[in-house]
Amino acid sequence: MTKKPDILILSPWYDVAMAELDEHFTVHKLWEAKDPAALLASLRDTCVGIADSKVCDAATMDALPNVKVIAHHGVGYDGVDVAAATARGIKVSNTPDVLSDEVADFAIALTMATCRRIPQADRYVREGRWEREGDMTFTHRVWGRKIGILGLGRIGIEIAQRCAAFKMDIAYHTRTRKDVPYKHYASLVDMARDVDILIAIVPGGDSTKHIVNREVLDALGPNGTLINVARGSVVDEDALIAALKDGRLGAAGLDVFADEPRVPQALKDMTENVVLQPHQASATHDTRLAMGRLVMENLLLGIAGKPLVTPVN
Ligand code: A2R
Repeated sequence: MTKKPDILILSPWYDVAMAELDEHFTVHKLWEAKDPAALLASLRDTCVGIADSKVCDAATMDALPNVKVIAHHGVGYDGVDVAAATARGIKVSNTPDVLSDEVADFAIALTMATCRRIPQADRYVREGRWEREGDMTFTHRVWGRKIGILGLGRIGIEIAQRCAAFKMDIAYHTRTRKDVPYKHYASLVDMARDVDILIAIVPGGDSTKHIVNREVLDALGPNGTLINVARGSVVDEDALIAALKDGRLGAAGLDVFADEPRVPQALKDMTENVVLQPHQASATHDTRLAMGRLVMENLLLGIAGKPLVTPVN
């Protein structure tokens, strides 16, 4: 029996999907290695594919010079040094589309949870406050309100369609106007000033770093709600904490953070107007299986020297 090609997984994802890789590859898992450097050295000549769910840097590529493909698990590939891969002739893929509906569902769920204060209400019941103190204070409506979507790509458009079902007044900010029936803002600050809820769903990386800054948060204002399902880097987290503390921003629902899985204590302490989630927008069994299978397809194609299903370079 011929040996299956060696691949290295740098960081894990859904175990059911990862297990399917064993049928085609000899799978090595860096995070399980007692001595990661020794594992890399042992794979130097034979490893032909890398898969990751977070970061893949140039040093790793240099340690494995026969790698033909880096299959990234996730649509946002800001953790992969694509320029370094391209310079080395390595193909890179991501997992777009298969997660768009899931992330859009979650964006709406987080918007609902934050505006209708669902986690806070759950605690209110559990802590016996309903019995002791009577009805909880009122929350804010979601349907019919003005929503601004920062980024109107594959996921953003799905969010917009869901917002339309909630009879919301939909606007978006992107660098280029899209052929959609929603109002385009060339300025993010102007859009933030006009909307009640701002949902961020742009890619991470340099071009969007801290695009949601103090000015944007102030424009969103004390009655405004920020929902971030994009990347932690998109929002200036210090400015966000300050705006929430000062009451210059009303509320925030956050699935992503600057330094995951570490979340600033200041955000954890804000229990009344902040909803925190552990970066789980795409994390259902169904979607994570689909994402894992797309990683596998890209690995198989890349190692065979064929075009990838979802290339990024
Ligand atoms: O700016 P445009 O016209 O290229 O529109 C894209 C927009 N976008 C930006 N908008 C404003 N300022 C920027 N610097 C900027 N850079 C990109 O984000 C486009 O409408 C959207 C990205 O769409 P897709 O590439 O289709 O990404 P997808 O699949 O919707 O995922 C978005 C991100 C992922 O990269 C993950 O970081 C996160 O959602 O889960």
